[in-house]
Amino acid sequence: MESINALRKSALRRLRSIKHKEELRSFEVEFLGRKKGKLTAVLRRLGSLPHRERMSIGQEANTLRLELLEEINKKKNIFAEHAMQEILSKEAVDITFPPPKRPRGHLHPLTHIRLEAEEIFSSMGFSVIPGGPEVETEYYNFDALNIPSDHPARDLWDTFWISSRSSKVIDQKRKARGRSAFRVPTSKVLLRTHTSSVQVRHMESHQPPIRIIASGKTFRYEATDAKHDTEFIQLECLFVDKNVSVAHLKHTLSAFFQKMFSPKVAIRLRPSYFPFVEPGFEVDMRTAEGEWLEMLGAGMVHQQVLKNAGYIPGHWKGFAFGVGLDRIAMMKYKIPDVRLFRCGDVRFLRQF
Ligand code: FA5
Repeated sequence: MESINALRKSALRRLRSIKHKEELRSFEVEFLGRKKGKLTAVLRRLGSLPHRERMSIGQEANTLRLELLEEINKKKNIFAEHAMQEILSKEAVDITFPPPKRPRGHLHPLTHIRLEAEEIFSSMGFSVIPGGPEVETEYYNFDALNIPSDHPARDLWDTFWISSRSSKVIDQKRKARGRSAFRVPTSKVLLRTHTSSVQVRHMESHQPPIRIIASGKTFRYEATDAKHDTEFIQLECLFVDKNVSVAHLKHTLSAFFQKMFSPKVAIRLRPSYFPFVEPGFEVDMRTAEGEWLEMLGAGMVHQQVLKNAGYIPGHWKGFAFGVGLDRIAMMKYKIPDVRLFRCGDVRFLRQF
């Protein structure tokens, strides 16, 4: 009985001084461990005691055991509570703290130029219409523009043709989406080589007066260099009315270039040939180095094109031009190589 009392005293004293979970664990082993626990040893010796002593000492030892277990549990709870408090205070979230700034994307330089060009033409009374399909039929890209398949001018545009199997698939997909197949089903399919493909597409469903611009991607199967890429953006302008002349074309172009660059911008028209205009021109702009860079093709809409659109022959006149927006962007931002626009290098793109 004495040794139990001594055990109680020393155990409770030890217990009071315990500060850590690990210490508590070794205390538990020391006193209540199954093999070498001090109290366990007392309980194990009970069997050798006379019956009466066994009862009273046994009871006392068990009480101490329960007492110690309870104290140990209390301590465990306190430690668990402390651990939780520590986690809570470490991981506390200050909801009033401003969040870190997310990196923001921005528009591509060619998109900037397209939007600026659209705004300029809108301010001049032109409507911005959707750019038309990039996968186009031979009909709208060539035939309707007075370039039949045996016309040598087809060589002006190196074309990405789409295999006839793909053309059929495209037709089926259009039908599945509830759209009609291409209007000219026998026509071969290609990646449009210029936005002039929108001209007859638009005129077929609209009557003059027409004042529209449409921009979008165009593709050419040609070797690239600093001024030529296989993909680029064009902006097409079409103006059809009663008394339209080259003067209107020239004025529209000058106004556009002056607004896009500066009132002092230098442009020049050179006679050129496109089967869908008569007369036709190419328009250059002078670079800072004093050289001329070709920016667009233009001209008075050929009567055959107006006829293909279903207009009464001789009734209407028009001008049209197709300007390379990549070239405009090169001039505006002083970019020496057109291929930089699609190189995907963020160091280049971040500058805009
Ligand atoms: C045409 O594409 C005609 N459709 C333009 C036109 C429209 C003429 C309406 C008359 C009436 P051209 O192939 O010259 O023309 O191209 C027009 C412009 O697109 C060029 O002046 C140039 O600015 C740009 N361009 C042409 N090819 C490339 C290329 N490979 N890479 C970047 N820009 C190009």
